Amino acid sequence: MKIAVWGAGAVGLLWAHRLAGFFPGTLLLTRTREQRDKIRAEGLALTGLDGVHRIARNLDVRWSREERLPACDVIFLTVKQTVVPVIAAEVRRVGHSSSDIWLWQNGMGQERLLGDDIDSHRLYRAVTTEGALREGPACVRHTGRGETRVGPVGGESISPLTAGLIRVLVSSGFSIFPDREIDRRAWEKLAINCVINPLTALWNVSNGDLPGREGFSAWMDGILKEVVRVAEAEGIVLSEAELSEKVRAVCRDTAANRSSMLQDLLRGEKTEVDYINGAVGEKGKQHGIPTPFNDRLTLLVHRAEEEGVPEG
Ligand code: KPL
Repeated sequence: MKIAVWGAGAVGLLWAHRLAGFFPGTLLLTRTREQRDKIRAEGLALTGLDGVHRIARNLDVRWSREERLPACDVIFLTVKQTVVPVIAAEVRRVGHSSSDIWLWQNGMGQERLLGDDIDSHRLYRAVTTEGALREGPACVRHTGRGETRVGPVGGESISPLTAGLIRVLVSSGFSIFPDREIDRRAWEKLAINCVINPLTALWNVSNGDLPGREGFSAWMDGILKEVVRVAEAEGIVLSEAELSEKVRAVCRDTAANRSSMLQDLLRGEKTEVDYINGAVGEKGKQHGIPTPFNDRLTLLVHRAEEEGVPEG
């Protein structure tokens, strides 16, 4: 099985390193030639939760703009939502008529951003609560144990290819599960990201420090109430109490992590806030449900994209 990881950020590097252990020659596609050259020269370093440093030297690392790319059976699309529309037409260059595409983005709506080029029966959503931190172009740190659920977008069946890959990963001890209720998982993850990502980004704190911040509970309650109401209008029933517990558990399990939104702001990049809190606001509007907490956070994160992150 040939696998491609498209996107060499924290999640992409973490999974590229893992996959290289079972599938030597896993294709890793980078946005820049500089990153490609660095990983080719030095290998990809992963620091595990045990603090041990391991280097993978058996990846097939390419710049995503290279003219010829090999065809792959499964494509892990790990780029941010903001990048999905930019590369949508390119993704098929590494696929073939029956390859599966796993979408790893936070937030909602990535499958629509891919456009009509990609057949929806080949799309899977991968919902993960694992923590990872990109420490450099060729090094990543695993910062928190979590789990990953994978299920078909808008469909019922899981292809033998995806099912087989999940089996290989499970038998190697990874917490990854096929999930037929992936839309529900995506809403749960969205709720978690709606709380953790903007608040850690605006307060410039690691995930573990978030629950101790003054005002945290009031923000969390306000955000989650809105997400629960909007999800219900979309046919997904969530429990606010369970979600609060999950948010606290993810903060604990990924304590050392900087959320992806904080990492984006610190690098001066555009965040995924429009697809996270912004998506809740948009859907709220469609259903006539006010979402002042999520709207306010969307606005504040946009301001921080312009003005930078405040001191932590
Ligand atoms: O998904 C994440 C992110 O940072 O985007 C969590 C799970 C909150 C880990 O930081």
